[in-house]
Amino acid sequence: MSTTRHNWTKEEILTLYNQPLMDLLHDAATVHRKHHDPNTVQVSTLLSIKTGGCPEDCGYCPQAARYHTDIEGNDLMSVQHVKAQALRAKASGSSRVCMGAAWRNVKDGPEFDQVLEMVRTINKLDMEVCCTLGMVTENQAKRLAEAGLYAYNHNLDTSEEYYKKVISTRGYEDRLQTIDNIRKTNVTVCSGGIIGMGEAVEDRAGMLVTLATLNPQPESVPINALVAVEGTPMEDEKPVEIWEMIRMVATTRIVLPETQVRLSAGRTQMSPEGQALCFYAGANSIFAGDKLLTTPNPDVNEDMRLFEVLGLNPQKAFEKHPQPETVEAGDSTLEALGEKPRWSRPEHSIVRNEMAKRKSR
Ligand code: SAM
Ligand code: DTB
Ligand code: SF4
Repeated sequence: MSTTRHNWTKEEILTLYNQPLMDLLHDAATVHRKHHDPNTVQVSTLLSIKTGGCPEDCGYCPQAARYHTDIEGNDLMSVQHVKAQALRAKASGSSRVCMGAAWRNVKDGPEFDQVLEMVRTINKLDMEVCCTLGMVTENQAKRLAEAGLYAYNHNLDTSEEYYKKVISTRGYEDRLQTIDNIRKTNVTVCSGGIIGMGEAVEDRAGMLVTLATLNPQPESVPINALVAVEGTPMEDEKPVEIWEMIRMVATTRIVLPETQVRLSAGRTQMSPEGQALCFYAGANSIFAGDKLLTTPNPDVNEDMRLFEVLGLNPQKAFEKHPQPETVEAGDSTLEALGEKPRWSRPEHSIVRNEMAKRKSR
């Protein structure tokens, strides 16, 4: 029987968040080990299939048309281009692809049809396919499910109270409605937020109350640290302290014990040691690749070295939740590329052998 609680209060979550760090880490790591393999971390890849020119006014986002940022906008990517990128991601060890579009909401028509084709195409590569396209109706959610979508990302971003200070063009209720529309299908829910936008710790706890009291809880929760982009209203926000990120990840892990917690944007500001503490506290996914959607991400070689040093293994696709039945049989074309996943940890890790050699000197 599941022991997951759906009645967390803000006060309880604040108490968890603010307790001495060693106690918080211990509690979170204990919960983490009960529900997950602590040495397995999923490697996911982001693909910006439609970049920039968004009509919304999200204060953190470089893709909002109204801010003057330095990003290069693009029309919807072709299915062929998406397939090539997904194959590349798979060859370098990713088991999940998340396609993002700078849309307020999905509109029925040729562009949505093209996205559905992208979903079908990635499915055939035996990878988890996720989309984040803005608001969707119940009918659009069903069509995505029929195409074989594995996850839909739609972040709450912060507390209901603070949301109004960050975005004016839509409300918290709209976000919850889309999550509910996705929940009516067999697509898994991915919903999380951003810290470091000037919000109070109470707002972080408020967002976690909303996520933890959803029943079922989201299968995936990304925790982003704000990437302050020049030209956005948040350009001058100071980078969030690593201790805040660790506390947020640990608290998320405790209140959402079965969920995949994703250490998402902002890793370029984090040391390897800081990220290791996030994994210890319960994070079990990263986005790999030089770019997130529009902003930089750590170098892939650095990430691979981190996995080797920590002895982490990349998670296989569909390990956490079975693939929905709508999905067609996989046609794995990785072999055709003649490439092996580069992240698989060799029996005797080169980096760790090197470390052992140095110790014995
Ligand atoms: N337009 C869709 C939407 O808003 O749902 C999908 C794309 S949007 C870029 C996906 C998520 O990226 C946002 O909900 C937000 O949490 C995150 N994000 C955007 N800009 C960010 C930034 N500068 N730093 C951290 N996270 C960011
Ligand atoms: C999420 O929570 N973080 C990812 C993914 N979901 C789509 C996106 C991060 C975007 C960071 C800013 C950018 O690169 O544009
Ligand atoms: Fe548009 Fe999404 Fe960026 Fe908001 S977060 S401006 S909806 S792309």
